[in-house]
Amino acid sequence: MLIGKPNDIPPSEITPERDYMNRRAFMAEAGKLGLVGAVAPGLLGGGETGRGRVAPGPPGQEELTPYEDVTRYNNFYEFGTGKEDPYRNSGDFNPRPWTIEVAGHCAKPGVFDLDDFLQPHALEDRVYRLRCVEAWSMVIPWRGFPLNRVIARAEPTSAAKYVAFTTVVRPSEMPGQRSRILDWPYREGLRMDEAMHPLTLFTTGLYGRDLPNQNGAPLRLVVPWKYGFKSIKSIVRIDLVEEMPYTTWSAMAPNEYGFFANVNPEVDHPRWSQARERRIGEFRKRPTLMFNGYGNQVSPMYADLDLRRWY
Ligand SMILES: Nc1nc2c(c(=O)[nH]1)N[C@H]1C(S)=C(S)[C@@H](COP(=O)(O)O)O[C@H]1N2
Ligand SMILES: [Mo]
Repeated sequence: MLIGKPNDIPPSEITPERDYMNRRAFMAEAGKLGLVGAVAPGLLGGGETGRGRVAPGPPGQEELTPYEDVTRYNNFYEFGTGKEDPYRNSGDFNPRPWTIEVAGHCAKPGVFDLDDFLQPHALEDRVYRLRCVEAWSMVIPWRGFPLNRVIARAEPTSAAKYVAFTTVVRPSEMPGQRSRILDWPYREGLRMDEAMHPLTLFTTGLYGRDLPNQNGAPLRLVVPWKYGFKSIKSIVRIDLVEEMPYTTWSAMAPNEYGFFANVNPEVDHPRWSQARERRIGEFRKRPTLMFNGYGNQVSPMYADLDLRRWY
């Protein structure tokens, strides 16, 4: 996600040797955590069955991206713009205690201690692809619960048409926030039907552990059919709103990043193609899938939307 700079050789083009060398080691680690089974065919993608189990997603068997890459190659501008900055600079961040505010058009607004806020929700492990707008992707075993549970508990009124999310502002712990690289706080949003979709996950962990700071501790969104920037990290506030909310990247560069940001190989970014992507840890590029491969589950939401206009 670079603004105002040529992006001739995106970082995604450079696959460090160690990624390749260490894959087996990381798969072994995943095995120890009991997660290798989670990549069995049919488990990727999720979507709930009536019993709350994970249903078959997009076809094909995909390897998990190694834990080391998931936690050392990140976008989290609050900790710096380099891919390793979040890993290097997030050590002083304190994800506890944490409060989260729910506000706006709902019957049950409030300010909650995070642990009370999470307590009613059973955590599930789900393997989702995350496809960055910069044309790299990962396959990550997330731990979380559907966002729709939180929204239901807030009892939204009919005026709630969108959900807006806000990241914490803590320049003392987030060195990136000491410069004005973005208009802090980082903000994102979803249309209500997207927020209520069973694939949309509120996430508290990955690889069976609590979220590392660099991945958005203690609570982040994961919206697997949208470009990664929609998956806002370290959330402190949720607003149920009537109008399409302000979102950081679409405000920063509206001709490059839209509100919807659905993964779409047919709609290029003005400065690069979105047709293919590099899976972190692989050498050859692979084709990007419409809606990141989740189309059979999400495309009905966009039946009436011109996806070239509403990118
Ligand atoms: N608050 C905040 N959330 C954020 C970002 C950010 O800079 N700040 N970067 C986004 C982008 S561009 C991507 S690709 C994903 C990356 O998530 P990951 O680091 O866990 O892979 O986080 C998203 N969430
Ligand atoms: Mo991204």
